[in-house]
Amino acid sequence: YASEAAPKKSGAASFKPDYDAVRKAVEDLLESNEDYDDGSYGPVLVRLAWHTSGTFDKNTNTGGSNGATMRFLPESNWGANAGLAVARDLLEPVKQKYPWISYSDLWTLAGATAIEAMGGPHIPWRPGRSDYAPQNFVALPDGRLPDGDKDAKHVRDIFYRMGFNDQEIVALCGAHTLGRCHDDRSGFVGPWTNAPTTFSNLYFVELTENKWHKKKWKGPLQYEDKSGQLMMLNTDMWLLWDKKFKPYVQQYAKDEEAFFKDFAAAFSKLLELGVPFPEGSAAASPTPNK
Ligand code: ZEM
Repeated sequence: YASEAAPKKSGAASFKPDYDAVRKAVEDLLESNEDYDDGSYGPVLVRLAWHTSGTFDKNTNTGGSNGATMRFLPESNWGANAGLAVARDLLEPVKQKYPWISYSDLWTLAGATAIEAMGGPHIPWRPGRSDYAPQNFVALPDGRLPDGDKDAKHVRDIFYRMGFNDQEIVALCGAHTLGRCHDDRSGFVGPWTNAPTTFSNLYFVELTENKWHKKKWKGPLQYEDKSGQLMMLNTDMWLLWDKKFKPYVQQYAKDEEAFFKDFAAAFSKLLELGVPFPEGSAAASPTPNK
């Protein structure tokens, strides 16, 4: 009877949060609506994880995914966050089913799960974020997330503030291999690649091998290829034009394995910015600072 003799604990003492069940619930949502965009909610979930984390300021130790402050005004209404209600609403039934997970853990875990489910690398992720009560935080100033029509200096200002180096910036921007721009969200239009629901290094291949010219239209400055089907933001082009960014673009275009490794480390770091993990809890992803 030895195997049956394991004591059954009751109540909170035996409660063990099942993060794999949450991952599974997110996976089940990804292709639940074939009419949505290119048939996957994966890209918009990745964007939610990025925008909830990318507000971090290392100098004031404010912002970041902890708190899930994008639930509230004014952050929910920032221009940069247009369209992300789609992702937040999509995850709401998962939050209802697994109420023990914080929104901030859920949004970051959903992004990590989506990357992996779309064929990307494993993203080291650990729980530990808590949600701020609406009356219990100081609203962040708008302007912490990057603008697509700006230059390399702007990109560095934004990402250095979070604590990233040039190599990490280029790796992170490789997420634009996923998804598309929507004219009713950002004002830009189109996907960066012809495989926007598969995580790959195609963004870097397109950036280096395709020919890009300014799109002639009344909308905001963006670039398009000859087919007019694919696009690049001005900030994407600057990764190619900037002497220090360019070598990483070229490396990742040639070496998908290197991109996957560097992306996983940088994305994991992004999701952890400003999160007060308990002392002694292992770093999910030590990234050497170059
Ligand atoms: Zn994005 N991004 N991004 N990005 N992004 C868009 C879409 C997506 C910038 C940006 O302005 C825009 C990173 C970096 C930067 C994703 C992930 C990551 C869109 C289109 C814009 C305008 C939004 C729309 O209209 O729906 C700029 C300027 C960036 C840095 C310079 C980083 C870092 C990311 C993750 C690691 C993803 C997945 C999308 C596609 C979303 C979707 O709904 O398809």
